[in-house]
Amino acid sequence: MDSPDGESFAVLTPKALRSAAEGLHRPEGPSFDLVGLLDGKTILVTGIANRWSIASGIAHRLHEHGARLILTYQGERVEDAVREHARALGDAALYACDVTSDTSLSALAESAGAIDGLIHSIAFVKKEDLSGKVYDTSRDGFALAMDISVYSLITLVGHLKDNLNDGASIAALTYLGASQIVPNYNIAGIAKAALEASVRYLAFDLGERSIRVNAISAGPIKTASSRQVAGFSSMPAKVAAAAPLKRGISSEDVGNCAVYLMSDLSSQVTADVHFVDGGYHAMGMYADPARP
Ligand code: 0WD
Repeated sequence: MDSPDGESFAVLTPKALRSAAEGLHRPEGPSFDLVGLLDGKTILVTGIANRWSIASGIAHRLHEHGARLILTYQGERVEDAVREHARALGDAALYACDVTSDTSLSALAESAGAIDGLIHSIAFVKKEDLSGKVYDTSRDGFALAMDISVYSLITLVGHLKDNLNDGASIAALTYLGASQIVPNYNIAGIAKAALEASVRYLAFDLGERSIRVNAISAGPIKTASSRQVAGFSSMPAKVAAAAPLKRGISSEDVGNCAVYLMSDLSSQVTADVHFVDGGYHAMGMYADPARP
């Protein structure tokens, strides 16, 4: 068949579409033929603390797609683990960066060079603020949660704005608790709401340079941070049972979304929240498994 400009293209019949869809169905989790979607791009990834960190899964996917990586680590406590990751990720460059310190952020900006992407995968809330009543949150606990979980994105972008190439992409990790009540997520949810708002305002600030800013809302994944939320241990199974796609989320699933957002495939996509939760966020009522 001819297209309007006279070029030939194949017609996809319903049968061809079905067999293409079957080819794409991978219920056991991702295992993609890699096409180097990030060849030539340098991406700075924050928030690896250990191999269970979501940022670790993201960094591995970005690396598999050809990105040159720069990793940051919070401090000595996690340095060895992150150094090991850096070696496994094509000898990624490695810098210490504590987002509560302007000196540390300025040093990062001076050393990092030009970047095409930034992953913000940082949050912190005192354990006592991840259970009980929101109205019992201390002034100090609120300020700390907002500083590390929200202001860190704003100030990272502020410090790195001259490192970011025009057309770069920024993605921050968020969670459903920003817009829905998730018992015990408490102040972390309030911080994520502010983070998502920050994503939109930063997208507006940087749009004139064609820099996109998005949030990835991940389903529950067992990590050092998430385990601090009271009752977290039962959440992944509950979400997997109720979600349309009926399986748990891995940090590599989140990494696949990050590959898309860091790549030129998302060049017109900004100021949005992208859910990687098997569709759980869209459920209004949970089906009774006994009566499908
Ligand atoms: O279910 C989950 N795990 C979800 C996590 C669901 C949806 C979203 N997220 C978000 C988190 O809120 C966070 O924004 O993903 C992001 C990454 O969290 P994670 O991978 O679950 O947890 P973790 O491995 O603990 O990484 C968070 C890291 C810190 O880890 P530790 O465990 O050391 O507190 O944030 C970093 C640190 O590496 N971090 C800092 N980095 C620089 N400066 C600082 C700081 N001051 N504080 C914490």
